[in-house]
Amino acid sequence: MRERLEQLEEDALRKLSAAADKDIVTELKVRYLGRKGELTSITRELSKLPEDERRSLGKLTNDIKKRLEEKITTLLNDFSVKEQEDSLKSGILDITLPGRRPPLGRIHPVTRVMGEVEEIFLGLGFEVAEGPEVELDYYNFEALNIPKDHPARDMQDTFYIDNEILLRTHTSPVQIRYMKTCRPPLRVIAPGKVYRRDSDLSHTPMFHQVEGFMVDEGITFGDLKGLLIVFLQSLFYKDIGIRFRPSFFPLTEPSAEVDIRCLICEGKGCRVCKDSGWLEILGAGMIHPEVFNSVDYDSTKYSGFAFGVGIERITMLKFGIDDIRLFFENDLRFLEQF
Ligand code: 2U9
Repeated sequence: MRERLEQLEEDALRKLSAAADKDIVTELKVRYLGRKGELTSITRELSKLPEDERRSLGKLTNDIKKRLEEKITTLLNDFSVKEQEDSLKSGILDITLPGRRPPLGRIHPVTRVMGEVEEIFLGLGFEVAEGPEVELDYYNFEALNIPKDHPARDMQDTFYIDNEILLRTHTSPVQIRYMKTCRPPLRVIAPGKVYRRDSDLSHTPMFHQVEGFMVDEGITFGDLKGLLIVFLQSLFYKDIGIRFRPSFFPLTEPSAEVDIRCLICEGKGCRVCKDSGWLEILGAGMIHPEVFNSVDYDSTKYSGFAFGVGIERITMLKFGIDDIRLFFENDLRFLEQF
């Protein structure tokens, strides 16, 4: 067995020394050291020998293996260096060429504006809360003062999984879940994806919202106005005009829609603002007492406001984009502009 091992080493070293290229060295590596290689099969035979012989021959086998591995590593390394030198000499490899830049990804415009909105509210002391996109009818409608016969629940408006489970149509259920587990004072925003059965130039079946609310003793509509003015001035620019119009939402009473001065014509009238000089930007109001009842808050003690803003809409206004579907087509010619 000893002779066989010594003969194997001699053969292997001789063949390796004569190898003309990398491929031959790799072949020899497999032949001697591979899983079905010659040295490996001898190692297996060793187990059948008596203890003292097994020990000394085992050591010899390991030493041979080590020496062959070292030789192979050195040879492979030498061949690589030589290959590089040859290509330098022949001019195939030009190390003065500038490197190729891997294409870098970038933040999607909707994600970017969502981040900007979150930053503004974090700076105003708000927390960020998240919740499930597949929601119970109870949290999405019932607890928000939207009863069973309300038109917003229609099959045309909502994606239903079954009678009681649906894709959330707004992030308001996050706030219901939050109020059920925490007591006032609360300052929370709920960003995320929402789903409605809607599809045209300005609507997609999935879009992003940030809703927010604040609850404490003595919160007034004045607090809501002040907060939204600070928010809109931070998001657009300092002296942008803002107006509040009376409106209706089942979740809030009183309710308002909030407009900013048209970013395109600055109020003179254009196609984007339909000649009104104003752009509708968000909805808001004082949280309805029925909503407080459903989360067991005393509506004679606490008051609060809530607001909601569509992120695609403000992203379109910020960057002058006229078709919401561009956000979801993943066309690089569009996405690379941001
Ligand atoms: C609770 C109570 C009240 C959130 C509100 C709006 C008005 C609103 C729209 C903006 C554009 C939806 O994405 S959009 O189409 N939202 O007009 N959202 S009040 O009111 C709440 C939320 C949670 C517990």
